[in-house]
Amino acid sequence: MNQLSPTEIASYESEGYLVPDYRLPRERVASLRKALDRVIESNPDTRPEQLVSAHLEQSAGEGVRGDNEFLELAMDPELVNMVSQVIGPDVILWGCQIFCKPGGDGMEVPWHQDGHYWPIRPLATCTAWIAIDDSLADNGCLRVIPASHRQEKLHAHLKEDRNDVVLNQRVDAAAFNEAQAIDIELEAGQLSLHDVYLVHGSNPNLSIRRRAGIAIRYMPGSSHFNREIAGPSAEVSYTIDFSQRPLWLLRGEDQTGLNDLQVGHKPPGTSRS
Ligand SMILES: O=C(O)CCC(=O)C(=O)O
Repeated sequence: MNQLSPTEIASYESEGYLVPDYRLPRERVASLRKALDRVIESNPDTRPEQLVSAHLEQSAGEGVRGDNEFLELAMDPELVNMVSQVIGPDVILWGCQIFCKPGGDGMEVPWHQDGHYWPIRPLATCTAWIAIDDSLADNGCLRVIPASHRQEKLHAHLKEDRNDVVLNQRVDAAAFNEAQAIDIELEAGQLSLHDVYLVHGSNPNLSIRRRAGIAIRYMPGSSHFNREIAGPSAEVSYTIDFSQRPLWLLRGEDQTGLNDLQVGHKPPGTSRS
């Protein structure tokens, strides 16, 4: 089982992100690419950067037909182990989104803090972002502002009236220094981890090569996924609906006792409408 080193854990804590010394086997990446092809084919009307809840074969109200292979990936003990080293022993899987930027017109992801959008209190989440294709500066890799999570403060996000961006809200430029941005360049099969308060985003993909990655969201069992809070996610240009999101307790316990671990799970032998 892969273990993050004490240096890696310290780096995640101080910088708000980490590229662990780990990569998925080549065959697994090839299989994930096929799963991605299936999801793209099943969702012809959805931009491939906006394939929310791609781990659910039947949509729980968000309209995307996902693939079980992504759920298996999200539950992979190696990933869950690394995540638990940074968020603690109680790990709840609550989300997953494919961000696939086709070559030539792959959309920009504006600078944002994930926590601006999410109904988690106290706010906490580690995202594992797994490269399905090589993700480099020229095809729009993830970019981060190191240490921007440290104050645990959410900055104002300003609305943008554009339809060529994945999210229509952007962190106020006065809240951070874009000159400090770091490109997280990954080869297919590598991954990064990032904190819920970290300012991050990505450029459009103007290259000829696709850039696909999958972001898997895990929160600690000391937080409550409060389905009553829709917040700014209700205003993004694609459907995000937290009300039916299934939660999976992958390790430890729900320390809050408040998380509904039944909602959105498909009863055996039935299908969702
Ligand atoms: O894939 C990207 O470019 C952006 C991903 C992102 O914003 C996230 O994982 O929170």
